[in-house]
Amino acid sequence: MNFIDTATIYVKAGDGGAGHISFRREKYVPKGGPDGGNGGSGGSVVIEADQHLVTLLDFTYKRKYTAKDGDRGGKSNCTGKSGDDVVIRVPVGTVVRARESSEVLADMTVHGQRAIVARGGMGGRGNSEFVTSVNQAPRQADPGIPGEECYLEFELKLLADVGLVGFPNAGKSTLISRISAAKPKIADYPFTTLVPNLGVVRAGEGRSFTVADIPGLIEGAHLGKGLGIQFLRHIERTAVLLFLVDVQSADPEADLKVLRTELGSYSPQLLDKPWLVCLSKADVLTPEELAYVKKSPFTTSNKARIISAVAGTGLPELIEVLWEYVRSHRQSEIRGETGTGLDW
Ligand SMILES: Nc1nc2c(ncn2[C@@H]2O[C@H](COP(=O)(O)OP(=O)(O)OP(=O)(O)O)[C@@H](O)[C@H]2O)c(=O)[nH]1
Ligand SMILES: [Mg+2]
Repeated sequence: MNFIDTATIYVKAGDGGAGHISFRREKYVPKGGPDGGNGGSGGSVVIEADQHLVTLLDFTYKRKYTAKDGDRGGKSNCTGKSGDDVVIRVPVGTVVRARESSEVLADMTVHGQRAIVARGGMGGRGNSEFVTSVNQAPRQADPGIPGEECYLEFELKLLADVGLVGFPNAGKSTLISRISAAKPKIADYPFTTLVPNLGVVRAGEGRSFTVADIPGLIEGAHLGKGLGIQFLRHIERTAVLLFLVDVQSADPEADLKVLRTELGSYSPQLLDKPWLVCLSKADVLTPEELAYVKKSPFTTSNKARIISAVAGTGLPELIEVLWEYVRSHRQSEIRGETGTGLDW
């Protein structure tokens, strides 16, 4: 499946139906009063967050969404039927902006959340509403009010707690496949992952969090090298970043620096996020090499963890640490603070 994370659509709410002009005409009521009913209101355009959706792909096929107009008012004070709303389902994590002003209209963060993005117009008043003491037979009615219309921009920013960042082939997808039920493609060539994968990690009863595995970054990604950096939007809202560096790297410190520089080119705020670093693929090392890496300046100065997704070593401890970051981030969000206050 293609992964589409931005889209522009046009929405138009329904117009209100016009009010009606009519007079009662019944056999034994020769001069009945005005009885023109009000027009029905137009349907609105509503956005709804749906956790079963993971991409904005649908909006490349259908870009125009129109809600139904209200019906005209009728005789005998009949109010016109209201137009039905149109409900547009988007993945959880979609930010909705008005294209013209770039104003954020809605941030769809919770399954089932709804937002009205274009209001249906009110129906016009029928002539029965215009009766006054001096005008008992008004020949006046309101037209319906037009429904709102606008262009909307959707941007999907996956709502993950942990973002995995690393060079291609660092073992990101292997790690997420080991700590969650996600089944991403894994292969020994770079850029295996072309679109983000989300996995849910269960750290214990009532303690679960999500991890985003994103495509590998390379030096110059901010200039468009490799797969570029646009997909970094998916780690903009994570609580913590987990950098993954291959334990066989000739210079892990330089690797980490490149990764962080690319992140900073996308958004300096990414560098303010709490982060930790893991050296991956520890199983390829002999015990002597492992002992050497453990004592290396890189490992000690960065408090790097040494893991093997294949052998499973270091994973329970890693999950525990990640959970601490996530828990602390959630608590500070509840208190309305930023930062986790953790120092690992
Ligand atoms: N020995 C060993 N190999 C690993 C380990 N983790 C990943 N690999 C191998 O490294 C290669 C790349 O793994 P992936 O998980 O696809 O790497 P990735 O970081 O997702 O790569 P991209 O999607 O290209 O960015 C595969 O051949 C994996 O089998 C590990 O812990 N030990
Ligand atoms: Mg991958």
